[in-house]
Amino acid sequence: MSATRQAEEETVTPSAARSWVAVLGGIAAGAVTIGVAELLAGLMERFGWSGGIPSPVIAVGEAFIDRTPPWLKDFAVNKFGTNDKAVLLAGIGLVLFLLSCVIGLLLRRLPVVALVGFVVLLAVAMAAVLTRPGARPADLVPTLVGGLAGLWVLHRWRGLLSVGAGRREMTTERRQVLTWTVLSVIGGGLALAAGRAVSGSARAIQAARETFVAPRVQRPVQVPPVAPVGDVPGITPYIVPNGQFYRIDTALQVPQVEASGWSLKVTGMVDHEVEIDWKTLLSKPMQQAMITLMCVSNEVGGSLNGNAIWTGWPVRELLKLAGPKPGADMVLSTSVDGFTAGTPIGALTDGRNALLAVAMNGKALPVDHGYPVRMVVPGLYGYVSATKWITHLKVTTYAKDQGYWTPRGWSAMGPVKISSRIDVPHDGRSVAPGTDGTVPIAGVAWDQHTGVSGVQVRIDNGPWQSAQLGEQATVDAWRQWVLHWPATKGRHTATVRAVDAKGHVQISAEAAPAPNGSTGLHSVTFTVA
Ligand SMILES: Nc1nc2c(c(=O)[nH]1)N[C@H]1C(S)=C(S)[C@@H](COP(=O)(O)O)O[C@H]1N2
Ligand SMILES: [Mo]
Repeated sequence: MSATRQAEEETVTPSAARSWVAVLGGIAAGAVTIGVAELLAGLMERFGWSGGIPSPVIAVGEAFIDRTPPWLKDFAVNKFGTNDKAVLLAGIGLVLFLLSCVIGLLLRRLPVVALVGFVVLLAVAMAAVLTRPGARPADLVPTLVGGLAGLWVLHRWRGLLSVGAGRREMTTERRQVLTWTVLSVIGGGLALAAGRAVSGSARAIQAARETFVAPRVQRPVQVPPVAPVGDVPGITPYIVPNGQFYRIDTALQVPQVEASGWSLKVTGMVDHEVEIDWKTLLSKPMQQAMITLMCVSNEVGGSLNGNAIWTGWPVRELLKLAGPKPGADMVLSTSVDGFTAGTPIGALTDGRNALLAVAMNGKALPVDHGYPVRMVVPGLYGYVSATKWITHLKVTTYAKDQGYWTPRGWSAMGPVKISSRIDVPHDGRSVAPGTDGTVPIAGVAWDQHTGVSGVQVRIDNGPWQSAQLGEQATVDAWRQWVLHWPATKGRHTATVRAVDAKGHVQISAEAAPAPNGSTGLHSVTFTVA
């Protein structure tokens, strides 16, 4: 058989060709569905017609996050850190692509099954959209219209698939199929991009943020000189710039909350319910505090923490207006996107700097970090205290209510545990000693709201040596430290431990982050050249 003959033979093998056509049909329908839905969702958000999350993709993603088992969430945070969201979106994209292919394949032999499958997927997406906080029936429109467009594409493809299989028709059909597929995928992609670009009132909010002037405070935080400890190259900056601050939350799409429409109400076990809006909040006497935020998911040596100067109104002042009833032991804070945190009422009223923060390092809160208002509480992990995009405080009890993470395998109480981290040398690196023959081993140590009184470093199996400490502006912030170690050539391991204000040494027993924070000592191995 000649080569040309063989090629021709393959071109007309009807069954293989048809499967291909069918799969392309599924992909085209998927692209059109998502494209149309995302474009409409973007427009709805842009013009404020949506209540919750009108995008079926984001709604399904967020519903998935809410149902993620603790081990998977742990794995994702540890493996991908702050990129976990991008990974989830990529995963959703892949699953949607595969489902589209399967629906396409089914379209050929089992069209009814294909249609039922498609409708079931739409129903799942609609259920996700309807169960997001703040959802309204109108939020279903993008999914419905996108779904109808997808059904129409599937219907057209059925027509293509049933065309007779003569050689000539095959060629025209093939051209038609390819044109349709390319148009659907490009059109869907452009619609998706356009929808995401116009969504939300992101631009208006950025403009409001930029013109926001952080309120004046009577006693601004005095930042102690960070030198010489803080000058060690590679050490975490004492105050982490907003753009570098770690971000952890359950929001696949960051809530866009306009300050002008924002309000916070206090309900539950109170003498009088109170509600304050943005203007009222800004008219209150504001305070500044340096507070190191800490995520409970942080592994030993991890970087899910950061120190910033926060400006805000003490939560205790707002609670005082409401008058908590005796017997209340918890305040459940809620954000616009439905996240909740249960904070001991004592931590909000005992005089520590628990703030309703409006500024971070002198600027409006970044949208990612809770604009316009979030809570910050010294000494507690973020999951039980640091509610971003906050809208509601309910004075209640631990017996009656629980925060978002509690039924998901995390403790109801989350005081920060003492810990320390080596920033330099990096694990696995090779370092050259300085002109004085020493290698700086440096990092940060924290025990929020208790304070760090010492940091000790051990090289290999040697004795614990005291590191030089940076200033401690407040017991609510971390402390930088450095040990200028007279280095010897070869491979070495350095281990660090912190000592708290009462002289207790950081525990070395290893514990995983769940259920209430990791323990163990951080060590790095490096080579001195
Ligand atoms: N609305 C909302 N607030 C939230 C969360 C969230 O998922 N949603 N996560 C909390 C957790 S677990 C942490 S560690 C901190 C992180 O704050 P950051 O992203 O500003 O660093 O926010 C807290 N506040
Ligand atoms: Mo966290």
